[in-house]
Amino acid sequence: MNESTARVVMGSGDHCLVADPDGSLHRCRPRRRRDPRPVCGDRVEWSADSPDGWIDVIQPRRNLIERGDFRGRPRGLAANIDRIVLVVAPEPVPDALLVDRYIVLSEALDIPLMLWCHKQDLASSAQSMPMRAIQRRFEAMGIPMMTGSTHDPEALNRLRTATRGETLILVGQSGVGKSSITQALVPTASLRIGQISASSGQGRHTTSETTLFDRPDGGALIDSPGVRTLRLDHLQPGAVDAAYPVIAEATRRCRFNDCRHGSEPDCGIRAGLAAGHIDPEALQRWQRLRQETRG
Ligand SMILES: Nc1nc2c(ncn2[C@@H]2O[C@H](COP(=O)(O)OP(=O)(O)O)[C@@H](O)[C@H]2O)c(=O)[nH]1
Ligand SMILES: [Mg+2]
Ligand SMILES: [Zn+2]
Repeated sequence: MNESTARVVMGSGDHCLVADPDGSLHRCRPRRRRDPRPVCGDRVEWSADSPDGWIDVIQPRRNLIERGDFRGRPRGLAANIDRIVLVVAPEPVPDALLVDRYIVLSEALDIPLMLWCHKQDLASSAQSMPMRAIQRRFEAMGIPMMTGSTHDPEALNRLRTATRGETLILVGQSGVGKSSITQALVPTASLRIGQISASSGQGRHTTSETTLFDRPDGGALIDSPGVRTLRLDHLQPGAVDAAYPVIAEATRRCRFNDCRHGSEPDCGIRAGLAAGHIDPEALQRWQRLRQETRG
């Protein structure tokens, strides 16, 4: 048995792929059925075996990004992340609720968030209005924001420099450009995807898995598939407020602690709506996420 430390580059079902310090890939599975499942970004101790090696120990995680599955049970997505890079673009039209989910998640996990506005070549078009609304919100919340495109090497360099040495996870809707950014920051990514597919025995399935790549200048980059829904059932309702500072502030002006913002007297939310401070669409999203986290 030859035991060593490695990093999980892909966790899928009951097996995972680990990269040892020289970059070689090994397919492994947890020793015992009840053991926690390794996720992308985990550092593990493993033992070689045939056909699959064994995961002996998952080293303590600095953080773990989980999302609820269709039943609301938490499922690990990635671990040991330095920064979440939320990618939006004029096209596909940003999903405001998904954006809010990532703000809530990053606050709840205390992982720095950055907004990357991609496809700047399309930014002057009328269709970029929803993206600009998101930019204004991030600005108001003081969340760092950068813009760029796949064909703008200077912008990509700014991203590289601002995040040097970090383990990043790129998240956002399918089609916004996450894999294109990955390819730009890690020129060997497509070669690596071929090796990962061969080692995992999964063939083309791999493109739909969350995958870690080492960045040539240090750190790592995790490309995640467009997560259609990122349920937050496993978080506390209070965590939702992080994405809605204006609404959270308004609720503090409700006369009753358990105000349902319906017909109660002196409701801060209704006052905020009447005064035009509160965006009715944001209020709907806030209510929806509060409901989801109440379970
Ligand atoms: N206009 C424009 N299109 C881009 C840019 N970057 C990527 N795309 C296109 O957007 C589509 C989705 O890109 P992809 O990287 O697969 O997105 P992902 O689903 O987020 O991984 C592809 O057709 C890309 O060619 C960009 O900077 N500008
Ligand atoms: Mg992709
Ligand atoms: Zn109220």
